[in-house]
Amino acid sequence: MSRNPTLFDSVINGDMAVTVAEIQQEIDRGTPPQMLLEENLIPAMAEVGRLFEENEYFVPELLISARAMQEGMKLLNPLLTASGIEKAGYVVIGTVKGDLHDIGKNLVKSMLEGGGFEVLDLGVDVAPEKFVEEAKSRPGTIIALSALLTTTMPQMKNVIDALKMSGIRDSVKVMIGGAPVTEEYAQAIGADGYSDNASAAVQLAHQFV
Ligand code: B12
Repeated sequence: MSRNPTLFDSVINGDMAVTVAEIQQEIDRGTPPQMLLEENLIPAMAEVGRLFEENEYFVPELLISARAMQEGMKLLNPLLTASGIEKAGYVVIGTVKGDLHDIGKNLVKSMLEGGGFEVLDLGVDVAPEKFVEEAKSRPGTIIALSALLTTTMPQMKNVIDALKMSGIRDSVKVMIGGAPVTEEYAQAIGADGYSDNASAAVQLAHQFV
C-alpha cells in the first residue's frame, strides 16, 4: 500500500468516523501502522496546513482534522509501542510554554515508545521549570521539546537556560523539533539534536544513549 485515498481525504475533511473505520480496516488487512502514519495521516495534516495557509481552512477546520487524526492515532499507538523489552532510555517530552499544538509531539512520543524508550509526556504549554524538575532525578534523561509557533520557539532556549541555571545541563540531552524549527536554530540555542520527523527523532535518541 502507499496511499489510501479514502483515509487521506477523511483526515482532510475531518471525518473522524471514516478515519477510524479506514484505519481499522487497514490494520485488519495487515498494513504496517508506520505506513498508515507516514503515507496517509502525516501528509493529510500537511495538506490541512496548506489549506489553512491559503485561507481555505480556518481554525475550526484545523480542529476537526486534528481530532480525526488523534482518534486514528488511538488505534495506531498500541501497535507502534513495543512491549516487553528492556527500555532503551528515558525521555521527557512536551510542547513548550504558550504552545498548544500536540499532534507532532504525540507522534514523536509514540515512535519513541515504539523504539523502546520509556517516555514521560508532560503535555502542552509546559513551563521550562517543569522539564528541569522532571529531569533532575534521572541523569541521562533525554528532553524532547516541540514547538509549532515562531512565537513559542524561544521557549526552547529558555528550557536550555533553565537546565544550565539548575546545574544539570551536562547530564541531559536536549532534542528539539516542530514545523518552524531548523538545524541552524538547534545549533544556535545549543540543543544536542534536531529532527524534522518522528522516525529520525528515534534514531537521534538512540545516538544519545
Ligand atoms: C493542527 C493545527 C492547529 C490545531 C492544533 C491541534 C493540536 N491538538 O495539535 C489548532 C487549531 C489548535 C491550532 C491553533 C493555532 N495555530 Co496552528 N496549526 C495546525 C497545523 C495545520 C498542523 C500542525 C500539525 O499537527 N501538523 C502535523 C504534525 C504531524 O506535524 P508537526 O507538528 O510539524 O510534527 C512533525 C515534525 O515537526 C516533528 N516534530 C514535532 N515535534 C517534535 C519534537 C521533537 C523533539 C522532534 C525531534 C521532532 C518533532 O515530528 C513530527 C512528526 O513527523 C499547522 C500547519 C503546519 N504546516 O504545521 C498550523 C500552524 C502551526 N498554526 C499556526 C497558528 C498561527 C495557530 C494559531 C495562533 C491560530 C489562531 N489564530 O488561533 C493557534 C495557536 C494556538 C496555540 N497557542 O498553540 C501557524 C503558525 C505560524 C507561525 N509561523 O508561527 C501554522 C504554521 C499555520 C500557518 N501556516 O499559519 N493549530
